[in-house]
Amino acid sequence: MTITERIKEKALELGFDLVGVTDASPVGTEQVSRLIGWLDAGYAGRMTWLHSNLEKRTDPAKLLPGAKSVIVVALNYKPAQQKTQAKTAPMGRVAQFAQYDDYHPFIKKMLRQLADFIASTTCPMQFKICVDSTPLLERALAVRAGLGMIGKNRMLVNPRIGPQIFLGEIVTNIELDPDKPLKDSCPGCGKCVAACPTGALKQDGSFDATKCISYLTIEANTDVPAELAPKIGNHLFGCAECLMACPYQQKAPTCANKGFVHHPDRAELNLNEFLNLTEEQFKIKFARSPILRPGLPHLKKIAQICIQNLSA
Ligand code: B12
Ligand code: SF4
Ligand code: SF4
Repeated sequence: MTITERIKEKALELGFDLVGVTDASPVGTEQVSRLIGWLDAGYAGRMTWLHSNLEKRTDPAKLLPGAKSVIVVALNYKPAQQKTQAKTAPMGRVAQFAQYDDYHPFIKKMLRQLADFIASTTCPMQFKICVDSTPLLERALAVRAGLGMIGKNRMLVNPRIGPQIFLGEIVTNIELDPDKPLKDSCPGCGKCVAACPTGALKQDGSFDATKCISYLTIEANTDVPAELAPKIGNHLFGCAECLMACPYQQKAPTCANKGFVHHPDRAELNLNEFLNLTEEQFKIKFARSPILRPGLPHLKKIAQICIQNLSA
């Protein structure tokens, strides 16, 4: 067994669903112009941090000098089917990814175990662990490492386990055997575009994040524009309509990692109870949850919008 094969075997044993390897060369010029064109169009809105570190974002060797390879992993987070009960109180919806404990420390811990394994079986290595917040085009690298294809919903979609997957990477200075991108491509059925409540996704493949409910509820931290407020419906935190509509999502297996804690009671939250939470209660109730990210004052504004929409 080669070192690359042993690393892949270990990654799966640790509980990842997919693992692939790509070299640490910069992403292609097509990807760079996609990113710059998207930023120049203003689609990143208030996520101004996406404009910085462009060199690192597009070149793993700028992130870790001497980098030779990137190990890309994916964790399936599709929750098991939930029984929905009729509710009399107004309820706000929470996107599936946020019904779990925060994925960042969970995936980082597994990647650290993988890095320890590599160092103990090969030789000491230099490495950087990345999950979401590191300036790196994770989806472009995942395509290169053979983990999936980019869908019209902009997600990295794996033909077997769908789009509900988190990504993480180890950028390392050791040389590994790279994988090839999959031959599959998104068939372009457009169901994701039709399902997008705000028009953030367009048939031509463009994506305006400033209209995305995920941005408006989690990242924007500003008032929701009046014309978009009615379109949020009862999405209190995040959105996954464009993932749920995808045929690859519907046939995907559910999350098999027993250590990744799912809270089915967070799928829908009582909006009146939410509006009455104190800061202290909010922090205790959602300890270790991504729901803490935008802060209680912003989420209370979203909760008010959801209540208005439900009563309209
Ligand atoms: C900023 C950000 C957001 C923003 C903007 C989203 C966006 N589409 O850019 C907001 C807040 C809206 C957001 C929302 C969500 N996000 Co987010 N987000 C990010 C983050 C931090 C940066 C993304 C980025 O660089 N955007 C800039 C654009 C230009 O880059 P890009 O979309 O990745 O596209 C690149 C390539 O994919 C490629 N490409 C694009 N189109 C095409 C088409 C073809 C044919 C090809 C070949 C290539 C290609 O070109 C681009 C440049 O290389 C990444 C983590 C990371 N470091 O990458 C997570 C990440 C993309 N998010 C993630 C998740 C889970 C979500 C949500 C599902 C959460 C939720 N349920 O609310 C939604 C999904 C919304 C959606 N449909 O995209 C996951 C996605 C995993 C996956 N399977 O793809 C990531 C990778 C985090 C992680 N580590 O798991 N997110
Ligand atoms: S997450 Fe929701 S609002 Fe954002 S692009 Fe997908 S369907 Fe549209
Ligand atoms: S819904 Fe259709 S067009 Fe959208 S990502 Fe899935 S397969 Fe592609």
